Amino acid sequence: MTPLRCWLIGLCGLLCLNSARADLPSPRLDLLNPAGLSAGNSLEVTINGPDLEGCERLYLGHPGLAAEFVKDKTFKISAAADVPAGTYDLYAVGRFGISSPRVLQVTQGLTDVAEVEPNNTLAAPQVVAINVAINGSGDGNNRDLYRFTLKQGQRITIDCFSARLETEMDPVLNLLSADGQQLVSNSDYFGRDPMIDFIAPGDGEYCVEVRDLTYRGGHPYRLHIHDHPRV
Ligand SMILES: [Ca+2]
Ligand SMILES: [Ca+2]
Repeated sequence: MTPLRCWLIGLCGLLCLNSARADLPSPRLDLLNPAGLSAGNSLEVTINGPDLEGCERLYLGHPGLAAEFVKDKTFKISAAADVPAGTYDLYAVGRFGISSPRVLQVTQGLTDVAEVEPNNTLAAPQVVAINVAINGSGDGNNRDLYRFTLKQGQRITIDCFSARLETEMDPVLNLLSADGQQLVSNSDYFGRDPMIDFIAPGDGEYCVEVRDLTYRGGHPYRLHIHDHPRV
C-alpha cells in the first residue's frame, strides 16, 4: 500500500469517526418554565430541548432542592425554606445522558404567583399583591398587565428577570397610573433586564406593563414586585 493510500484511508477513518460523533444525541435544556420558585414552596415546571427522551430525573445544584417526575417533561420542584436566595444550575438526566444546564432561581420572602391570561388591557389586568414573584410568559405582540395598590410614600422595586435566568425575552417595563398615564419606563438595567425603583406619589392603584421588545412571545420571565430593601 502506498503512503498516499494509507494517508487517505486514515483521513477517511477520521472523517467517519467525526461524522459518527456529530450524530450522537446531545441532550440540551432550552427551556425551563417557570424558571424559579420561592424557598419553602413547590411548583410544577416543564422542560424542553433536543434529545431529552427518557428524562425522568433532574439534577439540582443544592441539597435543599428536589425534583419529582410528574409526566413527560414535567416535574414538581421543591425548595426547602432554608435554601438561600440565588440561582442554581439544573440538569436533566435521560436516556442520552446529562443535559446542558439551565438556571433555576430561588427567592426568599416573596410569594410565587402564576400569570393568568388574559391580562392585556388596563380595564382587566391581573391583580396582585406586593412582595410577589410572578411567573409569566411574554406575549409576542401583546402585553401583560399587573395591578397593585400602594400607599403614598411606599417605595417598591419592580425587577424583571429574563437574561439573568437565561431566557430569550427582552422585557420592557412601563409603570402606569390608574388612568393609564405612563409614570416610569425602563428596558435595560441589568443587561437587557429592566428594573424600576418607584416611590408612590399618592394612595391608589398602579399598573405595571410587561412586554417583549422583540415581539417573539412564549419566553418565561419572573417579575418581582416588592418593598424590601434592595441590596
Ligand atoms: Ca403573558
Ligand atoms: Ca398578556
